[in-house]
Amino acid sequence: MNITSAEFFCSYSSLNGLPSDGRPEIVFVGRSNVGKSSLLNSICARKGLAKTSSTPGKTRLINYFLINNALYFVDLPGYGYAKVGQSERESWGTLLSGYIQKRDEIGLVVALIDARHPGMASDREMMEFLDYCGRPFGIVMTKWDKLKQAEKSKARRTMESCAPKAKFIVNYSSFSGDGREKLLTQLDIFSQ
Ligand SMILES: Nc1nc2c(ncn2[C@@H]2O[C@H](COP(=O)(O)OP(=O)(O)OP(=O)(O)O)[C@@H](O)[C@H]2O)c(=O)[nH]1
Ligand SMILES: [Mg+2]
Repeated sequence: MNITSAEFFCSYSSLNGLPSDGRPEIVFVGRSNVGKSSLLNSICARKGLAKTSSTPGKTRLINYFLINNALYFVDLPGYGYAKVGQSERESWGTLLSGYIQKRDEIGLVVALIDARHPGMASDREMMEFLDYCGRPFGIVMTKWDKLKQAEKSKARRTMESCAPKAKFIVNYSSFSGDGREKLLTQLDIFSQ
């Protein structure tokens, strides 16, 4: 995939009113603070397109980005963030699971997992849920630059054993852009 244009489209706080133009959607999910918004900026090569923050819980809405005028990238609120109140957590959870379950336009889900913590329970649950919903998904191991050389092959092996259903696993650093070309190729192959 060659990204020639990327622009913010709209944010939604509920499933009502999501676009009905039939464009396919590639969705980015992951724990809060895993680097979803940074990844979007990195693959689109547009700093500041999606808002990032070192404080978890930055993305609270479903954010749509229009890519090449042909498809949407969708940035979802993160899961697993303990510091928000119970009711807020439940409402994000309902939004997230409802969106994944019901949205027919989803062509591919990209599940982001922190390369330093492969195999966390909440990420396994998300993969099970994606499988249950019949959503094809691939994995991006984020913050790859934070791993020491010796940790890389172990992290990769752990991830592969936790995610037998994943269509692909790509190591990624949004800081260096490492993995970008590989991910764009996988998006092309699996989002058709
Ligand atoms: N070292 C390193 N840090 C990263 C990378 N990607 C993201 N970060 C940092 O991780 C933090 C969270 O990044 P975001 O992109 O805002 O994460 P998010 O998943 O969108 O977070 P929420 O919207 O809060 O769920 C920020 O401080 C980023 O600078 C990466 O590839 N390498
Ligand atoms: Mg975000």
